[in-house]
Amino acid sequence: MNEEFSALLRRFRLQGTAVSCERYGQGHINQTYLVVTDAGARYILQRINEHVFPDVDGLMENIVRVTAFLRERSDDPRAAMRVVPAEDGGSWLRTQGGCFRMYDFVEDTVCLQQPESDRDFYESAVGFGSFQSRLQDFPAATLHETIPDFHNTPDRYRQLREAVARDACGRASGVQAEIDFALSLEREMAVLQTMRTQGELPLRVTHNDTKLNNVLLDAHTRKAVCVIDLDTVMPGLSMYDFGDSIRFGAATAAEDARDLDAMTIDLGRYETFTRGFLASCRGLTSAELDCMPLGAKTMTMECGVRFLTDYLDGDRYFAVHREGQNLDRCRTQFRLVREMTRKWDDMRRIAEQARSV
Ligand code: ADP
Ligand code: GN1
Ligand code: MG
Repeated sequence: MNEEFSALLRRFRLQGTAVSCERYGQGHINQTYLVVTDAGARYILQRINEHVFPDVDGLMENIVRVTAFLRERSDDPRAAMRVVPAEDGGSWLRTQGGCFRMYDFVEDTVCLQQPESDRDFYESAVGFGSFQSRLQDFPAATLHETIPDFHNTPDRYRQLREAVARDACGRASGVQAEIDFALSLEREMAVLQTMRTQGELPLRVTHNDTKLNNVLLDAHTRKAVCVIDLDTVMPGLSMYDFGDSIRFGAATAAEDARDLDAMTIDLGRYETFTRGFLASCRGLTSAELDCMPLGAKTMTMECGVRFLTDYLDGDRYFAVHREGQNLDRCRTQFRLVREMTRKWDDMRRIAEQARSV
């Protein structure tokens, strides 16, 4: 561990003295490290991505308040993350190397990149569904909007158009087919946002980034333990959370797979998640329930549009580990949208059946 990290770690109130600090996890946004101390305690250190989250004070205030709220409503100490205070009692620190925060490592859990069984995926649905349910009484208006218009799909299209016009890296002509495909579905993909602005769908406190690797399952029982990655907890639509989970966890290929023919939606997984979400997230309106398939498709398309925009801009937002990775990610999402269209009647039928149970 270099001296810069040792000095940083000494400034958090840890149990014992840090003896190691290594890169950890597979997030696309923050830099995450696993910290171990000589007392055997483990922590998650994160360098907050200030390019994505410029208002670090507002971001951390949200997280401290949401985790405190959740902690009060559960007997399990692992049910909500704990922010480890810095030397001055604050929730984060600024150094020359950036902004850092620390969490207790949630022990005896697993973090999956894809479900290992239907049961795992069901439990992730229970994790995210009950997260949203538990936050129903949280005063939504007091949350900072950490990324304005985060799931405003028409605005994501606007950003795509701007990136095409800028063509900062000369990549646009090579991806005309992808641009055309995105634009061909623009109207359908605006429906959720229109319903939101017209008040047809209620605003709730949502997580907004419900990838499977943002929920931890108990290593032994495989029950959902703790929802993590709370940077985007903001007022939103229930179907953002439902849809983003389907996008990632009911897909048959990895987000950055190159073999597009391996990519489709696993309808068995889709059904499993739908059941888990409906069982744990009570009180959804019939308009929300009607939008389940559309939520899945819209979140998938929106994510593809964001990957394409970032590819055109030169990979400045999502971390990439190889050339073309954001384009590969865009292509898997677009293939998944096509597959959802092909299986649309089944997706609707399954959602209908699940809600009538
Ligand atoms: P990003 O915003 O970059 O996705 P995350 O907050 O999701 O960052 O963290 C990245 C990874 O670190 C997670 O997928 C998970 O594996 C791990 N992780 C994060 N917080 C914790 C925690 N409190 N306990 C255990 N593992 C964690
Ligand atoms: C990012 O932070 P992470 O890796 O869990 C992104 C999500 C995308 C996702 C795609 C703040 O999630 O919106 O859906 O990548 N988070 C942010 O994998 O932009
Ligand atoms: Mg994450």
